[in-house]
Amino acid sequence: MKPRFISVEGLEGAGKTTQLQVVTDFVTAHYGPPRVTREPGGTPLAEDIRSVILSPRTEPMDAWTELLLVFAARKQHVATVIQPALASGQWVVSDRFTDATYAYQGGGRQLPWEHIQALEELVLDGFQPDLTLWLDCPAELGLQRARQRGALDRIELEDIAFFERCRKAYEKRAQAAPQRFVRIDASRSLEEVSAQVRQTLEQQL
Ligand code: T5A
Repeated sequence: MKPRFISVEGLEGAGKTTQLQVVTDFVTAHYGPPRVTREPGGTPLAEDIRSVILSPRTEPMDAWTELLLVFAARKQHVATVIQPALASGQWVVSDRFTDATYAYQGGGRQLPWEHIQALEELVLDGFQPDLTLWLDCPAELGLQRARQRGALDRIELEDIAFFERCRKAYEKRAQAAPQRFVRIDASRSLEEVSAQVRQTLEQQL
């Protein structure tokens, strides 16, 4: 069977890190251990770019600078990790991918959707996940969970309206690609969310 590329998306505190393990266990049991990775990041160079993007700083970061950094990290990640793994027959599971750019830079920062699409086409040439699990919960609930976890990064310091726009943008992405994008209700208990993730994988793969 052709190896697949699965991404897990959602706001901060939606439970991506937790559910990534559920996806990894499922893929390992059925298709062998996947390459588990994340964005921004996933390679040493892309992880350096991640810390530039997420470290709190006094100099404000221009939204376009943020967008270009995200795509620079993604190009490195796709070219040196994701595509080689898929070419060698290994499945790939990523904590976030391009949908996060539509959500955060498109929704949150309000950069024009069509410019993100143009960059995506230029940099990735149509490459996208085979399946995206969107862990959806109200922004306030996710932020409450994330705050309990500890120090906030530069993006987590944004206000609630920013994350509500991100959530709306994920919804728009889900409506535009219903065959790839599956919404999971992440406001339920950990056990219920994990069960829905497993059920979705059984149905979709
Ligand atoms: N970004 C990223 C962009 O702006 N553009 C882009 O293109 C990309 C790719 C990356 C940041 O970069 C931005 C988006 C982000 O701001 P990240 O590494 O993905 O950040 O990290 P966060 O989203 O900040 O990750 P979090 O750890 O905050 O969220 P998770 O992974 O969704 O949540 P998780 O699993 O760590 O859970 C958080 C807490 O909640 C509990 C967990 O036990 C944990 O304590 N929890 C639940 N509690 C009750 N019920 C449930 N169902 C629970 N699920 C989890």
